[in-house]
Amino acid sequence: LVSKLEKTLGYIKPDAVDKLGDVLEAISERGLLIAKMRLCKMTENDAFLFYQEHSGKSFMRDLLNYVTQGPVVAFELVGENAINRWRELIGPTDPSKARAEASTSLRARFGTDVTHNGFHGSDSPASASREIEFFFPSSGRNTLPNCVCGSSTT
Ligand code: DGI
Repeated sequence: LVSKLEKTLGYIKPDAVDKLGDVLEAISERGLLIAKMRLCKMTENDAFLFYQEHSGKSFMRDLLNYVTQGPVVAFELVGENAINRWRELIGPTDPSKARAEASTSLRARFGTDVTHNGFHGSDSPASASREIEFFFPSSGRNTLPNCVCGSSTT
């Protein structure tokens, strides 16, 4: 099996941004590299676009309120099988399920509940490309109007 060098998009949701140090340590231990990182605040519209596939779901309103309640820390991660490895590192969507499995994942350690689960990870190469472009636009234009700082703000 040939290993794949992949890119993925991860972000720390607002209420877990203070766990940045622990997250960087976990990323480093797993041998993933942070190629880009930025702190920014998503607007309601940003979050709606990012999560448009969930627009009909019952939890959409809670999800939008949650991810717009403060700044997030987004990063582009690079490594072999980075998409799956980052998703393994963050753990199951529901932190209580993660804790029941005695997992040491980031959601098990720092998540609160299925809404407030602390972390995001792209789920496929297509989502990774779209989501990297969302946070780190190749045009250099800042598509996140409330961005506090980052590679494309100037
Ligand atoms: O890839 P994930 O983030 O693990 O999960 P996802 O892409 O299916 O859903 C995106 C986010 O939406 C997830 O991180 C938390 C929220 N969500 C997903 N399923 C549920 C949910 N929130 C609630 N309250 N209930 C759900 O069933």
